[in-house]
Amino acid sequence: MTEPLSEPLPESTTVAIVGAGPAGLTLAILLHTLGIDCVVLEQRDRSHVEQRQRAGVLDYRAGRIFSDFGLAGPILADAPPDSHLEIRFDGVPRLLDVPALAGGRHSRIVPQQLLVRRLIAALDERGADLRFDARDVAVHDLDATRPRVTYRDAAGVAHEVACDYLAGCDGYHGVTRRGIPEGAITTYSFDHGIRWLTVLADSPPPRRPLMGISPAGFAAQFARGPRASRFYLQYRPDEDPLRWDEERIWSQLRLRLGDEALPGGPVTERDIVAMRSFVVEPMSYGRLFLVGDAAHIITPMGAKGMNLALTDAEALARGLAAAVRDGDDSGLRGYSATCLERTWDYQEFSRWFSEMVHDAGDGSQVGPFRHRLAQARLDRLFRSAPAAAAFADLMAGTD
Ligand code: RFL
Repeated sequence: MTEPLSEPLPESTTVAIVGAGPAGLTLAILLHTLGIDCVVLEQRDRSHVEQRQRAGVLDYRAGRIFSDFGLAGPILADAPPDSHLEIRFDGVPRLLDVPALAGGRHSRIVPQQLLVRRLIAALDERGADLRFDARDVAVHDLDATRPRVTYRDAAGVAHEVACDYLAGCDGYHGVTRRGIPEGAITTYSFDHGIRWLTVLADSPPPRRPLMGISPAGFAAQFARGPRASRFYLQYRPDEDPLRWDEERIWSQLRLRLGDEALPGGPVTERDIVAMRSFVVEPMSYGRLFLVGDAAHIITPMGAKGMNLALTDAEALARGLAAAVRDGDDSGLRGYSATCLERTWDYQEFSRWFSEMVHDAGDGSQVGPFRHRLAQARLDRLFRSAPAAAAFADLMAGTD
């Protein structure tokens, strides 16, 4: 650890935001729009933050935040609407027109790094205070009237920012949640027992989001720009898919997606994704409010992680504006309950979806009974209009 070159430089703001991912940046732009002063402290450098690839879908509910705040132009421009979802069962395609089933509420394809880049550009244009390379961030006096955040900048200079409110937007591994005294929050963790190999490849994107259910295991293909695809392949606990050669990856994808002609291409990235869930209750302590992955993580099924981060940010921005401008703290008092309701709804949805696409194909891990249940769940989606509409409602995002 670098020694401080001087005593901390004392500064003051209304809201100190730790973390410049989707949650922190969205909160910052909404606060800015509402005329509330804030400082964003991010440990990584700007280009790292702008290039981090993860989520790809902005659901209707989260996209509406930017329209409601008059930010559709800079943030949502040219984001193509999401279309049908294709689920291939043993190679046979079945299509769900999700936007039509959701009453015209369509999601948009917005890669996370594009959203982040646009948020940073919009904040820069408005002269917002974004500080990258903030090292050794620590939070203090969370239950006092003026909490503090300390950090060192890239030159090693120590800073101290006093604030009225603190937003912990620093993701699952961040420091803000750890500043809460033990016993003040309850954590719920769950390992779904499902593992994926995720592969990014220079291979033409599918016409629509595609999932394959087969006895060989689950696979999926999503667009990542005009020339690249992200693939997911379930693997068994006794396998080490990071050792699979490219030929095996492509042959497994062709088998599971039921497409002998699926074009291959250079694999540019591969990683392991463990399906885990985590929720903290309540999502606040004193004047600290946890937002996004700092408060909850969810499996990628249903694509809700980034969307939850954004809806949390909106609820907090509105609560903070009412408290700061009108002295009305009811929004802040209700913040945790409001966000947790949606979080648990999505956790349940994501678990339901995961069981359907994994266990309907390969029943060997869960046994014949759960295998048949998962198949019934899948069939119902294509047979029952109310069941399909309920699914599409959650995909579009709930109010
Ligand atoms: P983030 O994105 O983790 O950002 C947290 C930020 O805080 C910074 N930070 C700190 N800064 C200062 N001091 C510290 N001590 C700090 N510690 C951390 C970090 O550098 C970072 O910049 O959390 P946020 O903003 O809450 O956003 C959450 C989303 O990123 C996350 O839910 C999604 O990426 C999850 N996710 C997906 N979500 C979807 O909605 N759809 C998807 O298709 C989807 N796919 C995915 C995903 C997450 C993945 N991984 C690996 C986590 C696919 C993957 C592979």
